[in-house]
Amino acid sequence: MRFLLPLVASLPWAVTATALEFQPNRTRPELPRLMLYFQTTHDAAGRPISLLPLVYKQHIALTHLIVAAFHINSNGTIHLNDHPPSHPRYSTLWTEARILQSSFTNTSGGSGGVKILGMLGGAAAGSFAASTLDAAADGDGDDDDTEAAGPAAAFERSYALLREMVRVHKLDGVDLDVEEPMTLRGMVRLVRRLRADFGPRFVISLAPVATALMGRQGRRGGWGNLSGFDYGALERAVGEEVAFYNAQFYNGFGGMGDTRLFDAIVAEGWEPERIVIGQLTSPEHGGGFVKHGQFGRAVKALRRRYGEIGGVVGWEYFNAVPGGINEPWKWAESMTKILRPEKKPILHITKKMAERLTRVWMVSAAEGRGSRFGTAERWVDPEPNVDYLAMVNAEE
Ligand SMILES: *C1O[C@H](CO)[C@@H](O)[C@H](O)[C@H]1NC(C)=O
Ligand SMILES: *[C@@H]1O[C@H](CO)[C@@H](O)[C@H](O)[C@H]1NC(C)=O
Ligand SMILES: *[C@@H]1O[C@H](CO)[C@@H](O)[C@H](O)[C@H]1NC(C)=O
Ligand SMILES: *[C@@H]1O[C@H](CO)[C@@H](O)[C@H](O)[C@H]1NC(C)=O
Repeated sequence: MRFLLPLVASLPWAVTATALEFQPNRTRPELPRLMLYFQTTHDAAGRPISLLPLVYKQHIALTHLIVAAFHINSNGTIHLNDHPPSHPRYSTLWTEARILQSSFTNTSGGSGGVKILGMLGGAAAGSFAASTLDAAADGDGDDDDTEAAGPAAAFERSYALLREMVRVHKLDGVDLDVEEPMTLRGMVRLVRRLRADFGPRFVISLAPVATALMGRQGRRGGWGNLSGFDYGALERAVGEEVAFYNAQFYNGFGGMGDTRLFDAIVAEGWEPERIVIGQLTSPEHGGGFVKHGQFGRAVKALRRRYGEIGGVVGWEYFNAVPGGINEPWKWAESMTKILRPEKKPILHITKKMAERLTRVWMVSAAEGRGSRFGTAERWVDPEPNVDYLAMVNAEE
């Protein structure tokens, strides 16, 4: 891959974490997971940002890519950021997502491609509200329920948008990031419904702030918990359906400068391999960025103590350090060294695929202007900066 943009200066926290000698877990090849959120889909010039370096570079072992953020609106629409998920601006995203799913790691019993999840919710509230997925069930005492417009209908209509989106875009799972008050009953219903509709292999994860996993009995009285419900109670109700928790260890909800918060969460009874450590990929995203060398030391200590941990998930891809916007995949290289050094993805790109990707890229770029996430103030037709033909490495 060639990038035609001038390189930004390397940033000072570009610490390589070599010398951390870990063996991959052969009984469960997905562990420890290496995951990234992908929210900013276009750069400031409106060019779609390619995900393929994450599987094309031979020293990255990504396990999950989480497309963010989906929102369910009370007017009966679903959005990926500011647009419908099937908007042409996302053509590159969805075409590349299929390729990520078809790449695989070369370690025995490999995890069979990068799993593509969709993150629902996040900082913009509304998806888990009483008018959407947290609508009360009918027959619970509400007088004004009617067949067509009652709370149960609001849930069904909202859930149908989510289900349809998962099917259309062939997602392997969903990540539920509840940052607004939701009832426990509402979340249990949603988890059970997803399991019933998508079967046992579908990945359901939640994304609490790390401190929400403290104090299962609510000892802390709601401190550091944005979701409204108690995660310990959720775990007791539907824990076996939840693959892992993407715990946000940043922005004042606990850090990874050392192992203390992770240790405290394990002491509460959570299984270490179901706790995925959420990290900022750049100090530009908020408070609590931890340099990679320091993070690597904490991870090493945790794996020595617990045998295995759930992994790491980075928020977010497009400007991750040390590479920044021109080489954001370098974050994943650094994390691969820390977490999964022996696992390599294998990607097959044929000439036909490369030609299709090039065409699709032009569509996404033509539609790329005018988003909050990558706004072009003054529009210029973007120059392609991804050379798909250079990636061809397989016959038709
Ligand atoms: C999270 O909030 C819920 C609802 O207020 C509460 O029951 C629970 O104890 C809280 N958990 C923590 C760790 O603060
Ligand atoms: C539905 O609500 C969303 C979010 O408020 C808004 O962006 C969208 O334009 C609305 N769509 C319709 C058809 O009203
Ligand atoms: C996977 O690839 C890496 C790098 O090419 C190699 O070191 C490792 O031995 C391979 N593992 C297997 C199981 O083939
Ligand atoms: C692999 O994971 C299991 C738990 O799933 C753990 O008990 C074991 O110690 C791990 N092995 C290695 C080599 O990390």
